[in-house]
Amino acid sequence: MSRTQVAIVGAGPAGLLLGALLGRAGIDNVIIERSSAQHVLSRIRAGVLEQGTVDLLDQVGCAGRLHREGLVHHGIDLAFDGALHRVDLSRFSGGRSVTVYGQTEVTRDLMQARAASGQRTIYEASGVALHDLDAAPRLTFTADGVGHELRCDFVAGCDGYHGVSRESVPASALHVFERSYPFGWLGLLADVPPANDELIYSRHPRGFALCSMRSPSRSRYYLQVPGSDTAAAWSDDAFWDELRRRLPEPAADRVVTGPALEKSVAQLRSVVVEPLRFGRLFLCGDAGHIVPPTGAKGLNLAASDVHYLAEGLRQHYAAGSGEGLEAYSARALARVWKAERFSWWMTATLHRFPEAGDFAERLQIAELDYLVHSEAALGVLAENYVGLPF
Ligand code: RFL
Ligand code: PHB
Repeated sequence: MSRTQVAIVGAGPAGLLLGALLGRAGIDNVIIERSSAQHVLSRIRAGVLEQGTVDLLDQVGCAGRLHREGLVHHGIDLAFDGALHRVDLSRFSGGRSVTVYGQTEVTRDLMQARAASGQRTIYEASGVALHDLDAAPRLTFTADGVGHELRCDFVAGCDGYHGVSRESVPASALHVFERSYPFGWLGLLADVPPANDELIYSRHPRGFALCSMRSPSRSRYYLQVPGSDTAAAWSDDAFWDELRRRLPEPAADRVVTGPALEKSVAQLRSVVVEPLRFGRLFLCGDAGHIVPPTGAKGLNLAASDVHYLAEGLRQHYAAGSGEGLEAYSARALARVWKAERFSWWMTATLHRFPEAGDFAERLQIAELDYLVHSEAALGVLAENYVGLPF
């Protein structure tokens, strides 16, 4: 049996960043992760970091490579009705920008810093179970074929949407708010130069497309596909053909094709659970809420959650005050719901909803046309895309 102050379930970006923030504050913590480190690093996900997320990575001394290799973007392009429209994010957000730097790289940097700091992480822990969350929490699990018990003051549930933390809370103690969308995103990663200097979010009668990147020589593209489609059903050639069809001509002509390094389908959904606390368990990141990726908000919400939680835990241990922990759920949810609204709006405005009919299609185009000609509307988009303050 061992003991720590804070047990963190999950070594994704939420768990690793929380561990780093607590480590800086001298708060002992152990991370328990179900998969291997290699598996965690093999998942290709987010690409866009808000300034607030970059600031947190700076605070924990993990942003050196990000500043060298990350791409600072001051704008995005919206494509509809056959044309590209640049949105000057910096101009409409008081000079702010976003940084394009893959989640895989953020995770790698945090993992390396954690290993160097000597803080404990247990990978490949199976059968993780949470006990006595309202009094003296305990985690039990198996690692290296041996059963373990870890006692702690608090548990941070950072184990994503399919984790055990949320499942450990009695259903009657949580309200789950949910919306699903009848489609997914098929993503493709390839070592080819990006079609555009900035991201392109394209609304097209055949469905949404997104041009993103990881570096000047590595591109990440997405296509809206029916929820039932699998990555295996799409050949690389079929993907590239469809992508070109969904982009305005000048951008389509700049698409450079190459073999896929990775291809996968992600379902789109919006979920929030309330509250984000049950006794001494706190839910952070995807364990407590999911946004569709259209607004690029998921990883950034994980960062703001763990920032609020780390503040609450610092107050608890340094000043004996429970105020920050009491306020955690409400503070985090206030920011989460605004990002849910924005992500829902980006999704609703840019995707094809076949069942909604031609009236809804015309409304989408009117909304986008209004948006790119209205400084007020561009201000709303820019302020939300670069990230609300935390
Ligand atoms: P994660 O990354 O899912 O990590 C959870 C970790 O917990 C482990 N785990 C367990 N460990 C122990 N015991 C158990 N029982 C466990 N069950 C699970 C898992 O193995 C895993 O290592 O959650 P976290 O840390 O909250 O981070 C959230 C982000 O990963 C997620 O919000 C983003 O990837 C969302 N997202 C994007 N976010 C952005 O901010 N910007 C983007 O541009 C962006 N693009 C995206 C995205 C998500 C996507 N997909 C695949 C849904 C693009 C896509 C396509
Ligand atoms: C990505 O690069 O993976 C990415 C970028 C922007 C999004 C979603 C995903 O909105």
